[in-house]
Amino acid sequence: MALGLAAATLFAAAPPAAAQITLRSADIHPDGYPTVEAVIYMGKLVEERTKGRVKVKVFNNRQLGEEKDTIEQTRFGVIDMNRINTAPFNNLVPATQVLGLPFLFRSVEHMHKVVDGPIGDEILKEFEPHGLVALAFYDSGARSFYTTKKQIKSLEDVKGLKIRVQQSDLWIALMQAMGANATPMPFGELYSALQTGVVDGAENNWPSYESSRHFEVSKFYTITEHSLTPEVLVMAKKSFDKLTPEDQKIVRAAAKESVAEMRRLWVAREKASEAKVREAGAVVATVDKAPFIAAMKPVYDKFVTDAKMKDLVARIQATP
Ligand code: BDP
Repeated sequence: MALGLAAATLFAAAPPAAAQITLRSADIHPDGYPTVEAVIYMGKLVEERTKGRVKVKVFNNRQLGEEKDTIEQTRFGVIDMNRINTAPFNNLVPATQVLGLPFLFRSVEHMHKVVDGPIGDEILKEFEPHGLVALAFYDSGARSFYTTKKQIKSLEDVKGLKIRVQQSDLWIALMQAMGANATPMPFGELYSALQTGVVDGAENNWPSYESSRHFEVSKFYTITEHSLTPEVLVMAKKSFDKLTPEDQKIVRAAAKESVAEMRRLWVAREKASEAKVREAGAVVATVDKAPFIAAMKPVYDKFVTDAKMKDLVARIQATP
């Protein structure tokens, strides 16, 4: 009792220790993947600049769950940060759909100009009413098809195939417009779905095709490059609001600064992953993209309907 009192007096007399916060950040990707490395890099900047008040710890490899589930937990502040593709946000934050629209971006440079500029910032702000502070966009390269049994060589070949898509209405419509039977499913279930024939194929960039080892069970890769939909790094608004205004600024700036590092890693990883899958026996084909582009009109007709979406698309198209 006496000891307890003495300790209480001692603590009361000591100056308040600076609160330490460790932000838990989710990612489905394995160690070394550019998104994982970029958030670690961002965390180092944050830790240095806050003098250890704020740290970031990345829980990658799907440790905190599949993307759809971690989105919910981030909205509630159970997870502090999340690096995720924009597609699983499409239904919640409709403005993100514009970034996934097929063949909208003319090149990676074009996409960078858009997400690095005012349009990108506008879309990041759209997350706030949903309990999320979106900090930055990361690259995700171009998505292309891969199939288990037969190589896609033309749009005709896509007809009737069961193709896995991300859990997004836009992506379901996109795949249906290509003539496929769209099958939404979490990324973590896809390897066995390909292996057991639940689906005939999927689509993704080189690094994800490689790191997930999908190439082992789906060796025909066809370069359609139908979407450049980027990744996004978000923070729980609940967690963000706990930081001092100074630390909030540090977090925002560090996230933006990690983009250049991410892109540097991404370019290298795309090349390395492509080389690795080719070496492992992936059969790679190209297609005439024109019929694929033409087939996308219903997607635009369905998703680019309100004034806001029309304006976003027009401004993206007008971005040089
Ligand atoms: C990868 C994204 C990842 C997505 C995955 C998918 O980096 O966030 O979950 O695609 O297709 O390119 O689900």
